Amino acid sequence: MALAYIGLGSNLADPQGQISAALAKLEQLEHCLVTKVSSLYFSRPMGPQDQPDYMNAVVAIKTSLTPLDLLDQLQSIENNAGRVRKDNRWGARVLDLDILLYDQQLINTERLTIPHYGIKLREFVLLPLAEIANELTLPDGDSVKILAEQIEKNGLKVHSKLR
Ligand code: A4P
Ligand code: MG
Repeated sequence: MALAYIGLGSNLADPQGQISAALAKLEQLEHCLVTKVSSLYFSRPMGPQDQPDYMNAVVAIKTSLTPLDLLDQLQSIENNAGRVRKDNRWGARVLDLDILLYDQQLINTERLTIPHYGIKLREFVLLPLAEIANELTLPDGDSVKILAEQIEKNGLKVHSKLR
């Protein structure tokens, strides 16, 4: 079994409800076991500012799915939530599920970049990740705890518990 970390984000159509529903879907996925769940965080939009604030969270899963099979499952959860893919980069979305890490693997293919390219640059990823995996180091040796301490918080707040 691999240990993967998934980032969840939403800023449309009841973000808190979207994240809770997505978590329930992740918990029902075959060949996956959700082992840790961060708090739900309130975050300011990265990218275009004329969009609603976000809710974000990170979960850890143990899985026997390959990275690509996991991506397929996550995309089907996104699509079922009514996600419409637009070409406006960093625009508003009903649900975004990103694979942040998959063990210590480095993957660079057309469909997958792991670690996720934004992992070190996003307070709404690093803080929830550090909450559930304080001792984790990234494949390049950087400590998640230290990255999370150093990043600009940009108004990020714990909103509520998810589990
Ligand atoms: N893909 C490649 N690597 C991965 C990976 N590690 N995990 C590919 C998931 N997908 C990966 O994804 C486009 C393609 O990326 C997929 O088909 C997959 O093959 P997408 O979800 O359709 O596009 P996207 O998420 O809109 O990508 P984009 O524009 O890079 O957005 P980001 O980087 O995800 O940012 N502000 C706050 N506060 N909180 C947020 O969560 N999110 C975004 C979106 C903007 N601002 C935000 C937040
Ligand atoms: Mg995405």
